[in-house]
Amino acid sequence: MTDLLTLGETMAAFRTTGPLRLGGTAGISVAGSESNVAIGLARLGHQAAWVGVTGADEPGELVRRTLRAEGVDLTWSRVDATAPTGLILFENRVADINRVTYHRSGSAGSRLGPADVTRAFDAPGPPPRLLHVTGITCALGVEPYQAVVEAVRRARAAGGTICLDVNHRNRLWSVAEAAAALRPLLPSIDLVIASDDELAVLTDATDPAPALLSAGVTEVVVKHGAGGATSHSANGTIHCPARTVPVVDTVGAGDAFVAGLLSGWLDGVDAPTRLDRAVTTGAFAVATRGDWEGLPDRAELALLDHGPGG
Ligand code: CKP
Ligand code: MG
Repeated sequence: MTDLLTLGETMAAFRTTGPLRLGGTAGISVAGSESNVAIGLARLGHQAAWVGVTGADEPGELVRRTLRAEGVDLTWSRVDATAPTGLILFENRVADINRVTYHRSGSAGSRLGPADVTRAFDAPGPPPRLLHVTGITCALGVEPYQAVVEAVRRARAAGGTICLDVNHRNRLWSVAEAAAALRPLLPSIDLVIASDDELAVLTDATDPAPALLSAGVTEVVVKHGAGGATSHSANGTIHCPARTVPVVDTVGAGDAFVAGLLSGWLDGVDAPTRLDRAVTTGAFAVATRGDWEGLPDRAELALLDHGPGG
């Protein structure tokens, strides 16, 4: 049974330790918000499936091999031989500040469409317990946006829980474009995750969380970076401070946070425990270079409480 189904674009990622224009060596890995979440859940023992499209090229093989190795189900992903796998370049500039460059326009990943989602939902067996969608997939074009719309519609009809991470990327679209695409989805969304500066994408209200709850969202989880995170629901507001770890690389921290939160949801733990797991998985991500490489497995979750010998 699929615990989590998610859809999006995953790219080959090149990471330099300094300015790209100076040349030198780069580490090669993969990156994509939705597959980062899938990896995070798979490491915690959940069944996670990623729906996406890669090119028939070596970067695409790297993406597929990596996701398979991490235990992510690729049954409903596919290869499109007529477009290249997207690339993302991370240049480490100052401390944890990275410059990100995308080469994803016209990529295979942006060929994702509603038919991909239909295949996943038409498969025999119970529907996924959770659907996770992000603003990034919606920003990739009309077809990927329609894929998200279809996934939300099918998950809703099947009684699944739906999570939306705003994940605003101003290099892909404007706040106004994101608002026009994401706000109509809200009546079908159970769980909204956003950093505090992303809430304006979803509502014009001066107090966004209550406004989103009245729009039908069950829980609104707001990330405050080093300030921790807050959950708002009909049961009230809960705050969880961030865990103090050395900050090496913040890219992927949001996805790690989502993975922890959704893992807690799948385990049926209460809201404070979910939030604690989310800030814990987020801390693992910021303390390690790479988007998902440092994500914990089950046994490691307690490391930050007790240390390696605890
Ligand atoms: O919000 P996060 O820093 O957790 O997201 C990072 C990911 O998908 C990264 O893997 C990158 O490929 C992306 O967001 C993106 O498309 O920007
Ligand atoms: Mg994010």
